[in-house]
Amino acid sequence: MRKIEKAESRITIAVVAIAVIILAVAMIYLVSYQRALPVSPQTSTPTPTKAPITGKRLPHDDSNKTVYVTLVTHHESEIKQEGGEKCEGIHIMFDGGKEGHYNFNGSSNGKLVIYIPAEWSLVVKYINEDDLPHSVGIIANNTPTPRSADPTKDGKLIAWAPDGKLGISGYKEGIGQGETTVMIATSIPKGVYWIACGVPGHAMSGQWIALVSSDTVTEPYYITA
Ligand SMILES: [Cu+2]
Repeated sequence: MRKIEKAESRITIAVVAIAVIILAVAMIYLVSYQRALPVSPQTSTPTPTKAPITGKRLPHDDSNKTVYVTLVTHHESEIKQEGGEKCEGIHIMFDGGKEGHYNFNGSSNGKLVIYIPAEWSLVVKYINEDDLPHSVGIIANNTPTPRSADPTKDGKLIAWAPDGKLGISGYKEGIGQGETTVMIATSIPKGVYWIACGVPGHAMSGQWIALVSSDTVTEPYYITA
């Protein structure tokens, strides 16, 4: 019995010692944390700064607040070649052939992001060099990535080509190999959009890039991931 009592008292001492150590560490931590706090609170709010251009500049016209971009959907065989072409500002980023068919300038799944100042217009010359039909459209998306075969079900289509004035049938049908169309989107409100192909299933398969219209952008540019 005495042995058990002795053992119990040792355990009690050990527990108390551990508790004291934990408390001491907590006190030291609290004291050093308070010392790390600034002596006086900040009295001035930081002045808003315009974001510096982090990507590559895009051709644009300040007088009519318009950005000009050429997008090309490349055939798989072209994508397997080394990149190096330039499409009016946007350097084509080939991605190891993974984005055969479903790409814009070799990019897919939002890896190309175009930044424009809020309320500016965007003119996209779109060339289809692939053997599948494709189209181009700007969608104010409600889902992070395309979920529906028809991407207009994942958001609001605000501009598209071909068939810009006649309805959205052209957006779903697309243009054939070697054909060119032009999409004009005027005064794009600030927000984040997809530029996606409207041919059923293509956006879901990765044929979309991103467009950001923002107050903090002073000069249009793009980045690629
Ligand atoms: Cu397509």
